[in-house]
Amino acid sequence: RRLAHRDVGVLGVPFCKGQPRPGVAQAPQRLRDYGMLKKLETMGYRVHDYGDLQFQEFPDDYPAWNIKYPRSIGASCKKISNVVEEVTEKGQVALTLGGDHSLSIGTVHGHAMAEPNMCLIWVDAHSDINTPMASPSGNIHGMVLSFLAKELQKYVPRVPGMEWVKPCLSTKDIAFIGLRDLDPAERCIIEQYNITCYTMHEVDRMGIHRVLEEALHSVNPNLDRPIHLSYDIDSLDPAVSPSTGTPVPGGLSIREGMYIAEEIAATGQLTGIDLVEVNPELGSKQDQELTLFTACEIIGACFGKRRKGNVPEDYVIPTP
Ligand code: 5AB
Ligand code: MN
Ligand code: MN
Ligand code: MN
Repeated sequence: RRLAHRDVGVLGVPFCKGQPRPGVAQAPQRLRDYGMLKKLETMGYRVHDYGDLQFQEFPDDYPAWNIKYPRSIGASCKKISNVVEEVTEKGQVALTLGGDHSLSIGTVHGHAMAEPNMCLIWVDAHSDINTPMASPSGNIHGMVLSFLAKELQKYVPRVPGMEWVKPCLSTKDIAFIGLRDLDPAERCIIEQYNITCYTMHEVDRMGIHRVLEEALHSVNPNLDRPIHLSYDIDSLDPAVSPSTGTPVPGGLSIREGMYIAEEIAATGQLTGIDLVEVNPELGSKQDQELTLFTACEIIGACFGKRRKGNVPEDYVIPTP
């Protein structure tokens, strides 16, 4: 189906247990306060704000293997999946404001339940495809895709809290952009399963224009599949998004970051978006403002705001 979505369903996920820095849970509220949703309304969208998700507490959520907080994250992602599935089925673009990247187990899952033909574009400094046994940190925000990719299930144990997850993606449905910090297992998986991957090395070599052309061609050659865009703010260079938990130098410029969002928006197939890993408690006041600004620019571009300008449908040039 050709999509001309004017409705956005917003879900805040004030969640931080997928990594060790609590401030990331404040991002949904800070992004709202900064005016992100008002901006979408000004652009002509009907914004349906489902508020911040409430989570169940698990007092004895001890690690399984080295996986931290599996029950809390599992139960939260199950809720997130159900909300995103419902929102998508209503014909709204599901915009999820994180929170750390572990929430994408839920958003990608929910989107895939509503749109089984979906493909995934993962914009990140990291590939977040560590298997539980290979993860050097035990933080679930670095393992998201191992739970979702069908081909990787032989490496994934039965994790308490994650039993409900149906691996709903194939490795050929994933495209990475912006990577520059990969663990050995991650590099190995990307090569063995031939996952579409444009690291910063390729961005430097080919330019962002060709990267987008090829990335879209490989997961969505006829531009007829719904797209889930999972945007980790740490994909951008710390110069423009300093307030994030795992910054890595040498990232995307704000121009490259906006180009990615503009090109994916222009496909008309973008039906699910995650904005994750903004941590408005890290860095100076100025760092925090800059990171919120960058995040809002990226989301604006995801919803069709173009640097070449936009003309509203009913616009007429004023006459004297
Ligand atoms: B993020 C690392 N690969 O697994 C790991 O920020 C970092 O969601 C993961 O991309 C970073 O802990 C996860 C070392
Ligand atoms: Mn990252
Ligand atoms: Mn990430
Ligand atoms: Mn991070």
